[in-house]
Amino acid sequence: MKEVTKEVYLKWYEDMLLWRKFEDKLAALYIQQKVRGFLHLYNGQEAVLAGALHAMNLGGKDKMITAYRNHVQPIGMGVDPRKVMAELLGKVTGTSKGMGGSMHIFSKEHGFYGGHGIVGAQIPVGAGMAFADKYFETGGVTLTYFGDGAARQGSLHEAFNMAMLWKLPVVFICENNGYAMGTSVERTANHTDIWKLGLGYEMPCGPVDGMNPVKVAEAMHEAMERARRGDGPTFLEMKTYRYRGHSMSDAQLYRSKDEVEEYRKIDPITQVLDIIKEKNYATDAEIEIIDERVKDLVEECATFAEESPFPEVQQLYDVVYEQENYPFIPHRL
Ligand SMILES: Cc1ncc(C[n+]2csc(CCOP(=O)(O)OP(=O)(O)O)c2C)c(N)n1
Ligand SMILES: [Mg+2]
Repeated sequence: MKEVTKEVYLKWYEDMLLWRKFEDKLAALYIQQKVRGFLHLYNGQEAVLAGALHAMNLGGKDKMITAYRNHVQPIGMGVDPRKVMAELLGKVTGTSKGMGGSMHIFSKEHGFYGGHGIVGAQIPVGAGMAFADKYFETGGVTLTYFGDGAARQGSLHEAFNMAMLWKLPVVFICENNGYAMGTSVERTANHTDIWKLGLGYEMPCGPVDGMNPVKVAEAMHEAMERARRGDGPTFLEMKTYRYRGHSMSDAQLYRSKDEVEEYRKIDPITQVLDIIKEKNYATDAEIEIIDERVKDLVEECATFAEESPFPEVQQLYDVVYEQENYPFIPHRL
């Protein structure tokens, strides 16, 4: 695995702080009704992304697909955060010209394939992307993310079976944040070790501390190497936590404030900052500069998004398929 150097720690700190503050800003904009519809935030789960990005071949052939909690992953993969924020505000400068919205951030150019609102739908799609990589011998690996609730969908079993049968270059990652909407993992199944679902398919699998980016990077590196060797998929269960509700419209009556506070003690950003301080990787003044840079960038994103225009109504008709040679006509956008 690439060494976890001082620079990596500083990057992790800045990246994770940006993702956290970016979403805090979204929450504020949601309350002002500038972000409409649903808004599912990733606060707390950032280490799962930071560690994975360290192991990935960014700008190469590696791809990522996830569910609706999908605003910060594309930023990590190189998408302009201003365009992501504009998409959330429904503006024409957004990643999908304002027509995708919160649950459907997408950038093929950056290897980010969404953004899916149907629970578990992206699991077989991720396996299909890996099938394409194997078929066309691209050397790419697909990271397929889903939640603990999605892990109980039948589509997981069909995808696991085929991925093992064909030894597809895919890593299945369950982000176990403890809840599917208001339903805890304990109330969902008679065992809580979701990673064990891989055993039925003899798929290499295991649990990972999803609050620690180093642990995530190590597990992801091993899994991605296995996929690149042609030895097929891996299933990792990232034990993590979300601080905010399922979406913005969640009264959170199913858990206590104390529980949330317990997890804040192992917050991924704090953990990384503690190491930075312990190892003297940065002075307090240098950390303050990073904090300011993050704050400024988030404000810049919000200004860009707010000042951008909404799409013209006519744009709606540009993405409606015509029947004659459907589905083989190119998009007009
Ligand atoms: C097929 C389907 N069933 C139900 C829903 C409603 N729904 C949206 S999110 C969700 C919970 C999913 O929880 P989990 O997979 O743990 O992901 P998390 O939200 O925790 O990231 C449900 C039931 C849906 N979108 N799609
Ligand atoms: Mg969940």
